[in-house]
Amino acid sequence: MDYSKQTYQERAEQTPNALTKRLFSLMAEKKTNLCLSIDVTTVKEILALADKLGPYICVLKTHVDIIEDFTYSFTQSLLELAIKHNFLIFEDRKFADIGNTVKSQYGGGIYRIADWASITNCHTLPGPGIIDGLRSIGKSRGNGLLLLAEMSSADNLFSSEYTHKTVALALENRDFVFGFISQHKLTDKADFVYMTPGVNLSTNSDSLGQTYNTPETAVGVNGADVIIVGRAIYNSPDPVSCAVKYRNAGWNAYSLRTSR
Ligand code: 6AU
Repeated sequence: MDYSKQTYQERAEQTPNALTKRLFSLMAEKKTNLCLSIDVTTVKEILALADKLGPYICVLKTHVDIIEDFTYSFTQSLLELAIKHNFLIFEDRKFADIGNTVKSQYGGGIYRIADWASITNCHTLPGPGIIDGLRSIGKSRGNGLLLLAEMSSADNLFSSEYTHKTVALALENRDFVFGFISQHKLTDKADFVYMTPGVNLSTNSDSLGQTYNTPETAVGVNGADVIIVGRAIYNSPDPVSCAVKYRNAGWNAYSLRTSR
């Protein structure tokens, strides 16, 4: 069966992975496949946006190393909002080092990412050791890992062979790897989650190589499960109505896809 026609609820019921189950269930319950990429640089702005937009999103994605006034208590405030509004937190750390180094980067330092972000991501360039290192910190906490299999930026160096090998690594590590950052659905396994960045309704690109698709293309044509939207929402004069617009566009594309 082509699982892209299955509902999030059906996929939640089938998967043995607790994090995937939780994500698909809350998406079905809140009727949203929108991940907000909250790339603003002060704690106050992040928490205010997270509280306002929390009802419309399934995942909130951070880049914690761009926050100017980070203190660890920020992460506890964010976790409270995640509970209040029922969303998951994804630290977009894009780990890319040897297993031993990423262990310290994920579990330690001033950010202690593994303690508050149930989702993070990594490049597979270093080989399977990076997954083993991250697993040794994150799995016992119930966290999950997304592999970067494709990128949205123009002229990136991801080849189809690299993407293919990344999918193979995901298949070999399904106890911890629960999905991909990609531009397309890449396997026929219904319990992998595909999160797609580079989504915008009003422009095709930025001035630094980012490229954009619409939610219709990302979800309806390319098979994404979750759309990741940043500047289009947080730079808008009315982020709440803009988030609602993206949430509706993403959900309509999913509803059409699953009703075919
Ligand atoms: O909507 P934007 O362009 O403002 O933001 C897109 C967000 C940024 C990027 O760091 C991230 O998505 N991203 C990623 C991720 C999520 O890993 C991969 C990629 O290929 N392209 C991309 O933009 O926070």
